[in-house]
Amino acid sequence: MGRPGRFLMAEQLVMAGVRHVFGNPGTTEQQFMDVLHDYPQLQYVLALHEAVALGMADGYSRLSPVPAFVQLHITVGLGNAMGMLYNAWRTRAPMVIYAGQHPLAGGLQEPILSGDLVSMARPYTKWAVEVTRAAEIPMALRRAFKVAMDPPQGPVFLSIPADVMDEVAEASIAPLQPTYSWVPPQGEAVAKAAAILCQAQAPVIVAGDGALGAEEELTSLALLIGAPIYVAFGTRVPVSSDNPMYAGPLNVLSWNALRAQLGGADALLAVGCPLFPALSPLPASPLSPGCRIIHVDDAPDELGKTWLTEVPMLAAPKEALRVLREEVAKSITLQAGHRAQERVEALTKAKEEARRAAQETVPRSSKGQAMPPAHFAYELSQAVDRDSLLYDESVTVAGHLMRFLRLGPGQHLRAAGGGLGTGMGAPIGLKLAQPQRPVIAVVGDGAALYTIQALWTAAHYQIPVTWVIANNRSYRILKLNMLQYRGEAGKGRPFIAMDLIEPEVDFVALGQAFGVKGVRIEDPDELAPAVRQAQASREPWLLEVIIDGSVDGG
Ligand SMILES: Cc1ncc(C[n+]2csc(CCOP(=O)(O)OP(=O)(O)O)c2C)c(N)n1
Repeated sequence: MGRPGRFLMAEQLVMAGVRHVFGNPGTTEQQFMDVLHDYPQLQYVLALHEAVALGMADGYSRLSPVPAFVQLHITVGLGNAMGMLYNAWRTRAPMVIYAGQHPLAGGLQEPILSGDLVSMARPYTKWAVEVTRAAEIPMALRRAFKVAMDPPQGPVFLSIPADVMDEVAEASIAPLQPTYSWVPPQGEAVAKAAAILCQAQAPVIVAGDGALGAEEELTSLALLIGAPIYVAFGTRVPVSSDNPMYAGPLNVLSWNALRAQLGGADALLAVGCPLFPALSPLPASPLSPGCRIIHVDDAPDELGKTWLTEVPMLAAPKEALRVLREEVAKSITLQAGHRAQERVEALTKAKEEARRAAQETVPRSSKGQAMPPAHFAYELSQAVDRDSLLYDESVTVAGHLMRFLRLGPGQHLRAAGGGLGTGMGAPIGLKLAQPQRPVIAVVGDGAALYTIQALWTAAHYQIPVTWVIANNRSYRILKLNMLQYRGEAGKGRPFIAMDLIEPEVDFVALGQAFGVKGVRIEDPDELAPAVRQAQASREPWLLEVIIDGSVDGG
């Protein structure tokens, strides 16, 4: 017996394992909103702006075994979500986005709000399509989830016209069948890569999101060949802060700094990341001529894309690392092994010294002066629950946090797509995906204001996230970049549109307006107790911390 498309849709979603719908509704989705009454398994999580919905989905998708599911309202809802959709696409967040469309019948009249949704979504999704028959809704959904999950993962878009949701049709509902997509490394590539690593005098490893879940394999290879592990700019730090071979994040802001990190390498093993994720085009490769590149990823498009790569290896990173280690262990000479051990000792010692120096040189606040960002990051990192998932959109504080935080692999999540605005929504998604873990977000004041209404969602559904707003009352990074652009000659010139003053934004009052308790902190001694109290609470909290925004020191 046939059923309306909206029922087929809801049943397929339930069957797929969807538990939450992140969205903001409109009349073109009323069929979907109506059918939700009959499917309490699907909890609607209302966002007051589509950027918040996408942000929540982004966070959720990082931890959930099933892609996040998003509902948007036709052309304007999708339009509002575009910036965050771009982020999701850049950072490969698996999500399925559905937007309603006007009925197919009469669509040529171009009613208000109609638009070419599929063309809008196509550049930033893996697959974008309009479903025009109710009978095809379940199949289209199953395919959408499959495409979102297939490596490399990413967002997918479905437009479904209102009359298709009401059309009666027969279709079978079926569970998802995830693709068996584990690609083993090819023997020839492994042999070539192992030979390069065995001969290297100064190998370096760069690990990205694709190396998540492979810390053991990464570390044991790094220890064997004596290579530091840098972490590429990505969404989750794949190694623990205490990993003896972890040398810190790869610099994405300055070619000189990147060159200082990688220029001495004679072999580079990049795992699960693009080469090289940077915020501006690089004037040249940061590697020295002759440095041999091995690149392992499950995204064929990334391999050999820009820089000459001697061994581009399409493979599941974890397995590739395991096999590569075995091969290196078999073929490394005694002498090369000794030299590798010497490098390991030197690296461990340097890491210890750097850590001690970082602790000793934390700038402390002096009475009556705003808290230096490094001091803020230090106090915060001391207080954060070690089990936390920490979402980081703290912009100019992020470097300090990377130095001081002590978290396990995958616990430090970062806003890596480039578009500001995930810091308020994403932690809500994290909490919904893993309710048993404490979730804390550190967000710049500028970044927070793109999606501040996420606080209402947290209050409404009582989702206990702790937000720490790093309030320097400015777009500090833009000022720093401007200083670099202007050079010496431009010193002292005012900055246009980079100060968030007159009036200063009162985040605690904003939190209250949205139903979230908050406290303003200016004294660094008050920070740690406030963080502990907020993290122990069953309610969402907002801690507004006033920090120094000066740029004099560069
Ligand atoms: C959606 C979006 N709009 C504008 C920008 C440009 N932008 C990059 S960083 C930044 C300021 C960030 O300020 P804040 O979050 O307060 O951090 P701070 O630099 O002060 O540490 C802006 C406006 C962007 N990246 N994304």
